[in-house]
Order: sequence, then structure tokens, then C-alpha cells
Amino acid sequence: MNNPLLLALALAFALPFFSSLLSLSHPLDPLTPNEINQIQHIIQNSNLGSLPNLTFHFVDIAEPDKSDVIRWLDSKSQPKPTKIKPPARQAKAVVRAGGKTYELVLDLATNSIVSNHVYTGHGYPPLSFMELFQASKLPLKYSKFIDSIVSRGLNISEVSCIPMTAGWYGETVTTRILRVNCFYRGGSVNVFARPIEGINLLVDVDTMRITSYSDRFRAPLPKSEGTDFRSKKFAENSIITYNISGPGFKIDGHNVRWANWEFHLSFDARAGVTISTASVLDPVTKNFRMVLYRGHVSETFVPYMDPTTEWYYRTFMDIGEFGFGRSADTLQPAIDCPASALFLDGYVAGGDGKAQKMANVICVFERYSGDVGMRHTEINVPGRVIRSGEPEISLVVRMVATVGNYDYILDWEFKQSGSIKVGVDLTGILEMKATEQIYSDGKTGNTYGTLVTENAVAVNHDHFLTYYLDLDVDGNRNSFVKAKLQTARVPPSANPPSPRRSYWTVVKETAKTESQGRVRVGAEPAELLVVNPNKRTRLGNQIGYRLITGQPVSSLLSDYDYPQIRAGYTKYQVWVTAYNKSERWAGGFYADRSRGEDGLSIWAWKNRAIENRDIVVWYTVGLHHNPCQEDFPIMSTIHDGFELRPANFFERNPMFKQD
Ligand SMILES: *[C@@H]1O[C@H](CO)[C@@H](O)[C@H](O)[C@H]1NC(C)=O
Ligand SMILES: *[C@@H]1O[C@H](CO)[C@@H](O)[C@H](O)[C@H]1NC(C)=O
Ligand SMILES: *[C@@H]1O[C@H](CO)[C@@H](O)[C@H](O)[C@H]1NC(C)=O
Ligand SMILES: *[C@@H]1O[C@H](CO)[C@@H](O)[C@H](O)[C@H]1NC(C)=O
Ligand SMILES: [Cu+2]
Repeated sequence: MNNPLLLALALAFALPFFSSLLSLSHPLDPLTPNEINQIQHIIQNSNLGSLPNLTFHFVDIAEPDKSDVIRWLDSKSQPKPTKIKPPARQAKAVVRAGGKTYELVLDLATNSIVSNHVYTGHGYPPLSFMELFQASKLPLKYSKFIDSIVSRGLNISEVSCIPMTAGWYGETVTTRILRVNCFYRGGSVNVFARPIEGINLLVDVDTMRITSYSDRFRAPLPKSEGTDFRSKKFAENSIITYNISGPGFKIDGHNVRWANWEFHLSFDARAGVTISTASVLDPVTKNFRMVLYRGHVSETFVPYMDPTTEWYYRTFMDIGEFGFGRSADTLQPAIDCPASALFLDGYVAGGDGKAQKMANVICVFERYSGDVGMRHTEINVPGRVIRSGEPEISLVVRMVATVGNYDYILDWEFKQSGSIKVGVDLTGILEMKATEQIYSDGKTGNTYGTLVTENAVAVNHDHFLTYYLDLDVDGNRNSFVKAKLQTARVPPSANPPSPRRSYWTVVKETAKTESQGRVRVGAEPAELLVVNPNKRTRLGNQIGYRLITGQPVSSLLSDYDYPQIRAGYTKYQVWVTAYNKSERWAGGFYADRSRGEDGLSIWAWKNRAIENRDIVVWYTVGLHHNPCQEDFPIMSTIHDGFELRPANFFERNPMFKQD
């Protein structure tokens, strides 16, 4: 490394890691590469190491108890920080060995396994990248498949195969399988645009063998002309400039400070970016007050709407089946984030358990997009026109998950107004099906999707991204309130009489139990609030944060359809549950081939009390996608998201300062 700039960059990127070894560590810090390798070493040297085919599917910190984390944080924020021992550093690992799934908890200080037991329930842990890669290569050496390719007049060297998860369709015994679909490049880089239709190929993952093959029919191969998705304007070698530390924010270890916000930023293979202990500065007391204890994407559900043999099973749960962190892509400066952003690395365990660096998977930057933060013009002061305002400047934390054909841009945006805005942008390539059809009659179209080019139908589907939002609004005892806006009538007998006949007023309902915490957004006008019933503003209003939802989208599948049973929580956009450290993955931890026996909708059946308790809000960003021609050859971003906005949390607008 003889380029001084590169050396400076390398040092700067290494800094957060080194500094986390010092006093800046936080109990929720992600595993360091050394810790990941230590875990691999402990497990490899245990009795599991002597079993055949040891593979690592999940490695993460074992989350310390919230009370310990809060106690540790509080001790740090004292004027004279008291020395308290941080919670023990433990890790959780899920491995497969000898055809079984093992759940382990490890203690890193003592280099030991605390617990180890075999998981015997339904469903499997996330597939490792190695397994997906190996499965994708199997067809290319499989003689029946080669025959199918040759008999179609195609060249096997131009075929790319992509493994897809298989779901669950009522089988009483399941094994770990992948369905592999193949595509023809033939000079194009848009793999998904040229599906080789009609072939069904099943791979048994544990033995890594093709166990079932059929070639049912042929459909014309969609043409390669016009499928290239690479933009000419932003070539791969566009100017790259780095700014090591942005002007307004500071990162110590994994702790981020910016304007009136302070939060912890981490990255793991399953959730990707995780925001923890996000607190906002109270301009009156000068104390940081907690808003969000922990937030991340918990599960995704992407069911395709084509029930035919080659397509019915495409009902993906990407977080549980692959992992969003695992799918995180290296961000391109000046395209994915401003060139001046700070780019951060993440570390995950590979299938062999060893630490793998994922370079530049998070970016952090200050955003000034030309928007207005607040303004006013006053013309009623005699003889004067008074104009005032401030631009909107916010801090954005971003990652991009590329899961097969789709790219999800996931933003956490912190605002000086006290809002946290979560943004989801979808882009990428559509999943297409080859067809005889070359012309859409415009009326009926195609039952399962839209003809986007000759011989290619982009199949209808949904995207559901369910967020885990452990809000702790100014303390961890909170309630969920539906502030319903109801029409009130003015009685003719009103005294004094009013010419008005009606107005609306707010009727607040506090959810007592989990069954009252489910909401179909839009069914009635209501503001959704998480309040701290134990605290009030100086004026006596209940302290809270409002959930401003995006598009109200819920699943249209029938309740007893298998994929819907697995993702039952997608019938409501909002759920509120009692906090339980082990309830984090909305579709269940073992999502691959799951049967819907674990997960959000099941936990909520307990109907626990949620009033004045530690509660978790789950919000699903949803999009029904009936594709159109503009989504081809690459779809421009479509945006949705939600906002957590203070509602009587502050004494007044926290952005407003008169110094
Ligand atoms: C271990 O893997 C090999 C090859 O991948 C496979 O043939 C064998 O059945 C596997 N053994 C077990 C116990 O899963
Ligand atoms: C098949 O494709 C490979 C690589 O693209 C090329 O080198 C080879 O000449 C092709 N073979 C035929 C028969 O077209
Ligand atoms: C980096 O940040 C500094 C200070 O804010 C600014 O002056 C400079 O233009 C930035 N450089 C780039 C390349 O964005
Ligand atoms: C926490 O959740 C897990 C998984 O749902 C459950 O097994 C456990 O009993 C729960 N603990 C409490 C205290 O409710
Ligand atoms: Cu889509």
C-alpha cells in the first residue's frame, strides 16, 4: 500500500474498530472479527468439530438483558461516570452438524460454551452463502439439465442458475431443499431477463445433490436486446471522493453523535443495520432522553402471484432465509450515497464460521436536499414583512440489500425536529417469466403479471418489510394509544346556538392487551401513539411519539394459503407486543421451510398485557407490485416508509433555537 491516501483511508476505516477496544465499547456492539473467529475456534474444538459437515448459519451477540444495558448507559451519563462492569460478552450461534441444528450460547471472556442443545422444531436456519453458491453450480454439471439446454439450442457456458427457497406446502416431513432456476445470459448481463422456462430442479442442501428433475415444457427465450441495465452516465469508474468524517457528526466506536441525537449503530448478518439506544437531547433539561431502544428490519415477505408448477413456491422470507446483512452490498460513492459520506464496514461469519469483512456496507451522511425545515412570513406587523426559517438538515444511515433480483435501499434518517424517518426504496430487476405472448391485448393482459417486453411477463408480487421497533419513550414503561378522530354533532339545542352542525374531536383508546394492539391502518381515522403514561409535559400532556404510517398494505392471500400461514403477521400493518428479548424475528427464527408456528402472530396470541409495560411496535412497510413497462430493464426506485415523530415529548419545537 504505497499510496498515502489509501493508507490514510485504511487507518481511518480501522479506527472505529480499534477505538471500540478502548472505553468506548457498548454492550450492544456487534461481534468483532476477532470475536467471530474466537467463536469459530471454540465450536470447532468442541465435540461438534468432530461431527461431519459442520456449517455456521447464525452468529451474533447474545443480547444482554435490557436492564443491564440501561444501567450501564446510565452510569456513563453521570457527570462523574461510575465504573460498573459491562454485561458479560456472550454470543449466540446456530450451526448444523451431522444433519442436525445446534443452538449454542458462548461466553467470550471464559472462552466456553454456556449451553448447547439440538433444535428439533420445524424450519431451518438461514442458508449459508456457500450452500447457495454450491447449489447454483450443480445444474451446470448435471447431464439431464445439459441435455435440456442443448436440445433448446443453447450454450451451457452462457447459463446462470439461481437457487430459490422452497417454502412449505403442507409436507409432514421436510428436508433442507432449494429450487434452482436457470437463466440465459447469451451476451446480456441482465440474468433475470432471460429465464429458461419449464424446468423444475430440486437440490437437497445437506447432501448437495440434485434430487428431482423435470423438463415440462418450452417457452421462447426472451431476446437479449435492450435488457442491459447498466447506466451509461454513471460508469463504474465515476469520480470517487471520500470524506473521512463528515462535518457535523462524530462516531466513537459504534456510538454516533449528531446534532441533538445520540445512538448506537451496528451491523449483523441477519438484520443488517441495527439502531440501538437512540436518545434525543432535551433542550430544556440538557439531558438525552431515550426514544428507541432497538430498531431494525425483522423480516421480509415477497410472495409471487403465480400458482403454476414453476412459480407457486416463490414466496420469499429473505431475512430469515438469507439475511439482509449477508445480502448487504458494497456502497458506491456518488451513486448509493453522497461521495462525502462516511463508509463503514461490517463483519459476518461465513459458512465456515470465520470472520468475513463486508466492505463499505453502511454509509452515514448529513443530508441537505434543499427542503425546508420550518418557515414563516408575517405580514401583519404594521409596516414590516418578517421572514424566517431554517433548512432541513438531517443525518442518514443507509445500507443496500441486494437479494437476488431486487435491491432494497434502507434508510434511518434522524431529524433535528426529533423525528426518526425510516425509508425503504425498492429498485433492481423484476422477476420475469418467459411466455409465448408477444403482444398484450391491453384489456385482460396476463393473469399473473404484465408483459414488459416480447416474451417476458413480470409476475405480480408483494413486498412486505416488517420493522422491529422497541420504543422506550422516555423510559421503558409505555402504552399504545389509538387517538381516534371522531365526528361530533352540534346539537340544535346548543347554547349559545352554533350555525355549525359538526366537527371532529379526539377520542383516545389505550390498548390493554396484545389483541388490541393490532391495527389495520386506514380502517378509521386515528393517530397511533406510543406514550409514557408515567410522565407528562409541564403543561400536563402525556409524553409520546407518533407512528406516521406509509401506504396501508396488507396481504391479500387467503388465511389458509401456506405462505400466508408462514407470514400470518402481514394481515395487519401494526402489532404491539409485550417486550421479550427472544421475540425479534417476525416470521420466526427458523424461517426457511417454517410452518408458521413461531413468529409475531403466534406470540400475540398470548394476549399479554401491554398497558404501562415495556412494549414493542412492529410496523410493516408494504407494496403490492403489479409491474409496468417502465420497470424494465431496471426499475427506478419506488419509495415508502414511516416516521416516528414526537407528540408532546418536548415542551416545544426542539429545532427552534434563539441563540
Ligand atoms: C456431508 O456432506 C456430504 C457432501 O456434501 C454428504 O454426502 C453427506 O451426506 C453429508 N453428511 C451428513 C451427515 O449430512
Ligand atoms: C459457448 O459460450 C462460450 C463462452 O461464452 C464460448 O467460448 C463458446 O464458443 C460457445 N460455444 C458455442 C458452441 O457457441
Ligand atoms: C469534505 O468535508 C469538508 C468539510 O465539511 C468539505 O469542505 C469538503 O468539500 C468535503 N469534501 C468532499 C470531497 O466532499
Ligand atoms: C419469551 O419468548 C419466548 C419465545 O416466544 C418464550 O418461549 C418465552 O416463554 C417468553 N418468555 C416470557 C417471560 O414470556
Ligand atoms: Cu416488486
